[in-house]
Amino acid sequence: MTFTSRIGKVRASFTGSLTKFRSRNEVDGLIWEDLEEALLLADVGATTTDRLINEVRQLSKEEQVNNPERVLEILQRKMIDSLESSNRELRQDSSLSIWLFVGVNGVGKTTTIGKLASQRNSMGQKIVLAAGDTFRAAAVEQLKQWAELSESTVISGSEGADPSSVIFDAVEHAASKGVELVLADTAGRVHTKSNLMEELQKIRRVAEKGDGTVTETLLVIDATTGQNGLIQARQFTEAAQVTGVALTKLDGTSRGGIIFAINEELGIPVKLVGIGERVEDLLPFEPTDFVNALFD
Ligand SMILES: Nc1nc2c(ncn2[C@@H]2O[C@H](COP(=O)(O)OP(=O)(O)O)[C@@H](O)[C@H]2O)c(=O)[nH]1
Ligand SMILES: [Mg+2]
Repeated sequence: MTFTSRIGKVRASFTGSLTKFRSRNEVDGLIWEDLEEALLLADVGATTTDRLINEVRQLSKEEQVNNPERVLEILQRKMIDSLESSNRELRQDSSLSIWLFVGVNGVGKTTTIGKLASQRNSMGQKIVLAAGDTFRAAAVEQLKQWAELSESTVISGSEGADPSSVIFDAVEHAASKGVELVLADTAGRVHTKSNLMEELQKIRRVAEKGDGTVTETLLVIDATTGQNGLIQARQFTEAAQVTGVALTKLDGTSRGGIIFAINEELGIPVKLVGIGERVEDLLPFEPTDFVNALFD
């Protein structure tokens, strides 16, 4: 299945919400309300919606557009523009890089690590996985299954062990084997903010005690949680130096507009999207493909 068909729900709801807009024959005051409603329904978020509408309205006026379909073309361009400026590369140092995966329970951290490890393994890269979610034995098991599939090594501790020390051990192991990338899982317990900050900062500090550097802290967000996910995300970005978002379960939601809200309201680029449970269902986020699919 192609990317476009995988995000069928997102597309269908976006297209559906534009029906009223498209039924209009001219560009008058009312169509801006229709457009605003459509963007809000898609979970683009109030701030981004306001900005987009203002810009599109301004341009439509300047270009004396009097055809709703032309307005949509301008919107499409503006939506691409607002995502395109960010750098989405997953950063790896010349020596040993550590990527931390953070986010609440159930969002898809372990699955995303597993998919990424498998993909990198097929490209010939060796990876060490750190089972930093030490609070549930099942989490370690889940990571071990992915490790088998991706021919990676998992370093784990006993249940309840300090996640920092597990990640530290994983980095040591990677260094001793000449492996250049450690993907570190973490627990997704619900924290108070100061708690979360302390824990994540400790993990980072201890992870970097050895030969490695944390080059990515990826916040995993479940797209189906909509604006709630955004509130969680804000807590994490305040607590950790988040460098990118992996947005999962885009195949299971109609609320794809969350990508714009994350990008603009959190100022963090979406770097990866999850569109299913298989290895190949994790993709680098491509703004043009995504926006064009919405308008397809
Ligand atoms: N449909 C779909 N399911 C996903 C995706 N990513 C993760 N999942 C599922 O979400 C559930 C929770 O994932 P998990 O990795 O255990 O979350 P964690 O608690 O953050 O580690 C699992 O059943 C995954 O298979 C995705 O992109 N699409
Ligand atoms: Mg997990």
